Amino acid sequence: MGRLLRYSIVLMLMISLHYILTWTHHRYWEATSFGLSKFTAHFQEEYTSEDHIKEEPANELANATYVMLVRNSDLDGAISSIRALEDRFNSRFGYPYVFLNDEPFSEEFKRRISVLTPSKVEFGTIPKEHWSQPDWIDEKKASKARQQMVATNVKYGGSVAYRNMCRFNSGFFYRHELLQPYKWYWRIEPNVKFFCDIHQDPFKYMEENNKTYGFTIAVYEIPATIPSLWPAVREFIDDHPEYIAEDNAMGFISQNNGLTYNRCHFWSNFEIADMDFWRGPAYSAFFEFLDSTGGFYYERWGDAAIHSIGASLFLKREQIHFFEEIGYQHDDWYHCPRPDAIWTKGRCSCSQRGSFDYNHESSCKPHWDRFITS
Ligand SMILES: Nc1nc2c(ncn2[C@@H]2O[C@H](COP(=O)(O)OP(=O)(O)O)[C@@H](O)[C@H]2O)c(=O)[nH]1
Ligand SMILES: [Mg+2]
Repeated sequence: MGRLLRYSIVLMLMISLHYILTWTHHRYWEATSFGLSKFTAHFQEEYTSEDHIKEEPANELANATYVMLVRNSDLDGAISSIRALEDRFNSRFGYPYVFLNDEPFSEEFKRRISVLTPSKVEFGTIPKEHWSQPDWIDEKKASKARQQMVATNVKYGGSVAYRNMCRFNSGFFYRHELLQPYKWYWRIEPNVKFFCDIHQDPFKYMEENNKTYGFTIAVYEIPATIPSLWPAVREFIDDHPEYIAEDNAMGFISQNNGLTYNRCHFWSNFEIADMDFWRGPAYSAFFEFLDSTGGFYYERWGDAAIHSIGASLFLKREQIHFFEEIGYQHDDWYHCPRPDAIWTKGRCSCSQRGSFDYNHESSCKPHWDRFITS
């Protein structure tokens, strides 16, 4: 009992001393308050700073939606992409989402996606005729081509589903009934990352600056997937000179004014673009012609090259926009904003040094820069 009483008296003395020092010695207070109040004050100051006030979205949204093509089995990857997009941009803007699938979405998929955002979310199934190898394709020839690609280790070389996907993205997604009400779309995929706060509404930027197609990463296409694509493109150009835009971006995709394709394309897993361009007469005729050659199945034409060639031929070069401020990763490659001011304002979580743009032999960004400043 005596010992307990002594401990209590010592403890009370120490507590009293602490309070006396806190009131009388500022430095003591600073050292013992764990900087917590300072941190809170700093946080509040930051949070109400002018920058944040400026971030508030304009009242009016563009006629736009996100679109993600995804399987039920990619639910976790889809959640991760949506979460990042909501955190970095959409929770302040509220654009809707359209999810598309060649099979019906499961209840579990719909429930776990819908809970992530207060925005409107819709789930659509793709009509079979938009997602299947056409009857007139010579299956013998197509399967021989697939086997050959498997033998030479071409990525997705043996997959018919991948070819259906590329054809769907090239010429059908913007015809889906859930996308009919919209003009603008932002394509997202499962498992992509967004590294920076996006302060300015990219859709409004496109609208107000007369842009049609926006990208973040540009790469070279795998040659084995497109042997006959450029000859087909040249045939189309010869037959339809009326569709070729003045001051187009041919210089981005060809170094010799269209004689050969340099294989540069915008990486279409990210796109912010105007669906009315794909729906318009030039691109529609272009897609119909390319599709009629069977190249999606006899070879393995990708939607990235098809979109990029279409945009480069039928748009003026100023209608194509590079989104520097959107830090973005798909698979192993990422774009991180290069200018320090943009990187800092976006509170980007990516390393500028590791950005793909100027650090990789597969990047077409240096070529884009040369072209756009020429
Ligand atoms: N529903 C569905 N989506 C697919 C299928 N294959 C690919 N996708 C989607 O199409 C996009 C591109 O596919 P991905 O496998 O990422 O191809 P990569 O980016 O070229 O390597 C992604 O959004 C995928 O979720 C499929 O068979 N069914
Ligand atoms: Mg992908």
